[in-house]
Amino acid sequence: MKPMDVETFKEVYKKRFEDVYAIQYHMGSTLEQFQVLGQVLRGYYTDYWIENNQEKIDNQDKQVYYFSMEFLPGRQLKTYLLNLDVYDTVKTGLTDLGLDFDKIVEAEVDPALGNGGLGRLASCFMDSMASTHVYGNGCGIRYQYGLFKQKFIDGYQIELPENWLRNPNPWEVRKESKSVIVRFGGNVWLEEQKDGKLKPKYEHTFDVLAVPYDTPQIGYRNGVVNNLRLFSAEIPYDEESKYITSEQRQEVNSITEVLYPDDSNYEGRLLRLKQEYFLSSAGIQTIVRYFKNLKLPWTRFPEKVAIHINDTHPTLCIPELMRILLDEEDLTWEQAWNISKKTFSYTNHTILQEAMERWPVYMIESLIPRIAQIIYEINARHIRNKTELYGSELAYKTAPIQDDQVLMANLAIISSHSVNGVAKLHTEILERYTLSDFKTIYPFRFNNKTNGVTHRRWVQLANEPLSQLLDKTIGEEWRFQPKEMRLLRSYIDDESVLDQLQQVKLTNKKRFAKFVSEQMNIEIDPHAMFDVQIKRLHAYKRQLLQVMHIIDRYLQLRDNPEAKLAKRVFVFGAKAAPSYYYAKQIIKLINALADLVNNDPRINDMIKIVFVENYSVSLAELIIPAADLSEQISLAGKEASGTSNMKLMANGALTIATLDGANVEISNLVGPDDIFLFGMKADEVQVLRDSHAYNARDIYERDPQIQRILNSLIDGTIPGIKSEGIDIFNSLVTDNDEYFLLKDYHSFYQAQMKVDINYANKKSWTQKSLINIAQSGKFSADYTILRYASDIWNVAPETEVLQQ
Ligand code: 26M
Repeated sequence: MKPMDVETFKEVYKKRFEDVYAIQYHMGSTLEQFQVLGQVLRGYYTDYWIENNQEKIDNQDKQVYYFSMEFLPGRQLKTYLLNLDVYDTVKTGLTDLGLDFDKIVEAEVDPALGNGGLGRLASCFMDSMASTHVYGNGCGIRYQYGLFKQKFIDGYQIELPENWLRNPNPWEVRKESKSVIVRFGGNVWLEEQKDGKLKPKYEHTFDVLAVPYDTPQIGYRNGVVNNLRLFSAEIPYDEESKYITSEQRQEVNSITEVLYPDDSNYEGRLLRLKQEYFLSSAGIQTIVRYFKNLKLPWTRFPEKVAIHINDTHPTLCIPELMRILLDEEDLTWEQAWNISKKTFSYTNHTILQEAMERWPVYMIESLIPRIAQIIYEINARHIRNKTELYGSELAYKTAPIQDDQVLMANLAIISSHSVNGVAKLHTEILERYTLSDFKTIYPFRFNNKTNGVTHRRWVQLANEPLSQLLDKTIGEEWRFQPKEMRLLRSYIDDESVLDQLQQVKLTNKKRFAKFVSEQMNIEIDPHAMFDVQIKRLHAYKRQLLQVMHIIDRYLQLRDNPEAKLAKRVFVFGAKAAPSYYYAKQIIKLINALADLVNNDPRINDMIKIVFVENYSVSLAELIIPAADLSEQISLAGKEASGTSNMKLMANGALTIATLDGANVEISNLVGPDDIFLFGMKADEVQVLRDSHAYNARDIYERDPQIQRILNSLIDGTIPGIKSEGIDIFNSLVTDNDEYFLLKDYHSFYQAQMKVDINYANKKSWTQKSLINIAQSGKFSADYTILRYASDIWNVAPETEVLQQ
């Protein structure tokens, strides 16, 4: 890497500041200081970026394109500094100049261009692709408004617009010259050409310009700079655009105006379909243009390009590539289909039926008529071919069009060469149940790729005290090769290391306590256990189970303040989809309970509830290093993988969990003594559900402990709640408790009591924490990406430093 010394940096920084703002640097606002730092840094890395882009063209290495409707990158500044190896230089330089480094870091906006797990995974993958020498290109949408800003007013969630682009974004580069046109609507028909071929003709289409904005993705000290390309919808600026009406202008702008804030309940909105086609078409056109520059025959396309679709949202990429190959490049259907199939791969992120995308045929037909024709043809050929081989029942059950709807998962599966789940259990469930018909037809298409997280963001940057302890204890190799964290295991009986590990945790807890005191006016004891549940609010994730547990403890402590219970701070971070009424009621319940518990002198501060507003990547970076206990308590069989479980583990939290998603793998890695398992297993849930024998009211009536907890929802114990208490009570007792909270409660409670007992023994708790950290290296997204690279994308990165 290029050298940069502190003195040069200071000079460059000062000069740039004065050039830009025409005042002395120390007179600037933190935001201005950040902006200038952004510019200086950009000046530093662009050489690498240009070099990498040139190499891409010269070497003709295979490119991976990762299509995702969501990316949740978090702040970039520290990642760039770390990966460019100038972190200390810049920090020292700014401090010398009398500037506050941490404040400058916080001045950057945290782009919320995703809902949760899926978007954050996409960003971890971008980071890992760059760091493992995979030539990866992210393709997404540059939403003008990200995921809403969450506010609590009287304990209720209120959504405010997130205008993240209010200030200039120093990392993005607008590439107007690389824009492409995306065509919507109109009429299309096939016309015979002179050579007898049929070509589609269009009239009255509605054309939108897709303008790319590129953000560099810098690898960890390896000189690699990949690209995240986000498209923005604009009006094409040709002669005709003068005659565009203001309604049309609005229609264009609305396409990339706002991110859909729902991550679990599919709603077939036309605007969402427009977004999906907009991304698919813009991205595919860009890829085709790149490939044509290589001047190779089309048959070699899959050798040079791998296209990955992150859940079904960008599935229209497939018929879009078919369209271009057929209509513009004159390939035959068979040629185009073979190329597509070798090129595309698809990841499934959910088993929830209600989250599966199904688009009414009429919508696709009127919005993108040529794409509709291609989907009909894919459908017809599928039925024809598979009926011959497997009979009509299986052929129809796996067809992409059913009941006048396009089932996007079916389309994605039959048109790709690889379908993967995101954790072992999840993939097994897909193969055995959800997608078993496809497994019969395409037995070799399915594979598992357990999710991962980037240790650079989630340990090195978020937890500097831990990183320093690791360096001191096991050397620095873990920073390149996270599996090396396992070396920590041999310090399991080293009193000094255990002491220091406790100190690290305490430091992080104090930092979070300070935030909570300053921002929320709640005083929490850093010596209490920090019990953390951070994820989207959803019934299947069972935040309500933890609420039941808190109420239980609260009532016990109220009866007997001397009860032998650990002092705990319960931390929640969760946004609910704006239309998800039940989830919002649970938010209100948690806030009302917090009000009651936090202010009740009778319980002696033994419980505090901290529900942070507007949970985000940046808040996660603050909370996760401070966590003692990680709540991963979804109903078994529902959480595809989870990724906060991995981040919390890596930061030394112990996990209380059902055997769901990647918890199963965490459990196998640490062993039964270093995790707190409870609840039904996925197959038991299945059996119980199928038997129709579950009777939640019965449990409520017979079980005094559960009865007391649930009664507190309706008898005025929690003064802040109104109808919410009754509705939630009814969801459990009257509506038979869809997610089996009452069934799992006792087992959960027992596990929580075991946690209390274990926490009392500081040394053994710290030993367990050490094991968790040591084993977490296996969940580095670097390894996940290497497996995608070798098994799915067929690219072979230069991995001198990283072995799987
Ligand atoms: C779909 C249609 C219309 C509007 C929005 C959507 C949509 C957006 C996001 C649907 C689902 C979305 O995200 C789902 C998600 O985040 N799934 C999580 O993915 C993680 C990464 O694989 C897993 O770890 C989680 O278990 C899984 O819930």
